[in-house]
Amino acid sequence: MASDVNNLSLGLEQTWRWFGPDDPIPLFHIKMAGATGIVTALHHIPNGQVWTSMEIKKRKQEIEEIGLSWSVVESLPVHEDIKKRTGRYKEYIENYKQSIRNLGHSGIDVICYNFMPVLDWTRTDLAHQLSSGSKALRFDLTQLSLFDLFLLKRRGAEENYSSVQIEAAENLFRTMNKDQERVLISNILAGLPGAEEGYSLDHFQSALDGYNTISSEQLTVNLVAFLEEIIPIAIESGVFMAIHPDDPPFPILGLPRVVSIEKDIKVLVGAVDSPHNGFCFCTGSFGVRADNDLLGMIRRLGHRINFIHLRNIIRDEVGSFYESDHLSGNVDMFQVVKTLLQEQARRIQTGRSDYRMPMRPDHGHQMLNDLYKEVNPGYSAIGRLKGLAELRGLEHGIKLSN
Ligand code: DNO
Repeated sequence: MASDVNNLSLGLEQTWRWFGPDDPIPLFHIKMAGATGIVTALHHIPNGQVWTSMEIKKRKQEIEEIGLSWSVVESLPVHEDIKKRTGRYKEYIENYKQSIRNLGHSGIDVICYNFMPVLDWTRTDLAHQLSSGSKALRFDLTQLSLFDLFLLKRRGAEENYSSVQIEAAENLFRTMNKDQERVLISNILAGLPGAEEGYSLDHFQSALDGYNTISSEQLTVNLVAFLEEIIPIAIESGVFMAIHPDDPPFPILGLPRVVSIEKDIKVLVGAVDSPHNGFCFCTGSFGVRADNDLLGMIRRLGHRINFIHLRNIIRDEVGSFYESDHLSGNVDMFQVVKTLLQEQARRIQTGRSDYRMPMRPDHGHQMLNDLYKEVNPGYSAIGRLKGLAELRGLEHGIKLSN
């Protein structure tokens, strides 16, 4: 085993997100991709309910039978009532704690979650055509504002955009036919893979209204109150929590956002100071903001990174972006992986038990035969296989040249 901080020989644990028995990609294919850890959730259990030990064991066994391990839970969803501290939030927090205990007792020790109001991750285009012929996910701010202003017609939406943005949205709206409108609405509202909520246009406005009186400051207070309750249980249960950043990492649709930049992470990890209270270092989410210094974040906050998503993006200056190849884009993947390996070496050197540092290739392009298949957007097999292989090669090169 490595014994000094310059020895980068171990490597990040290679994992793969699997959506459970309904995922078109079977576990034995994941094994062929060379991942050793599975990232999954009990998607059949309604948000807010306890994940029982029995259900956890069943899923764990299914994974282990193939010779893989259940490395990370993604996500243990946080009920909207908890985020707003309304309705049945106390009961839901108790249930959440019980799920953490049950997971910890079953030997699953990393849990990823998020605190994004109403929507989990958001994209406007799920089949953005690249020059190679592959398809990528894309977030376009003009399309989002068009949706907000002219399809949803959210009250007060104009206040969130400049006159230039409103004009661009209006011009684009004029060119769209009904089918294109329907696709845009469904891309934003139907719920991307892994999101536990999906909405119709009618219900969406009322979900947004639930946050009318919740400022960013208040949402941070609610998040910290949640952490104060759950982190002691995570510590007791040997579980490392990893909050996922906002995706995209800025306010959308008038909603508060509190996990977008380094300062936000500092506040959270400082609020309950324990290695069990950490975050998911998602290069694709944080990387959308040029003011997020990714390498600096690893250097300053690396000791609180409990899970890693490696993905690249190409962004413009207004906030639109698309998902590029894993190794090329605005994220300097070589330096990111190298700095993460240094963090891992530091953990080993200082005797920390959590040096596994699970990472997964986050998303992938739809390509080759996957173009003709029903796939979970961003989670088709071949694009992720390519991403994982490239990242593995990059890591290998870093290790050899070190
Ligand atoms: C998207 C994912 C997110 C993530 C959740 C974590 O691809 O990164 O859906 O799983 O936000 O809670």
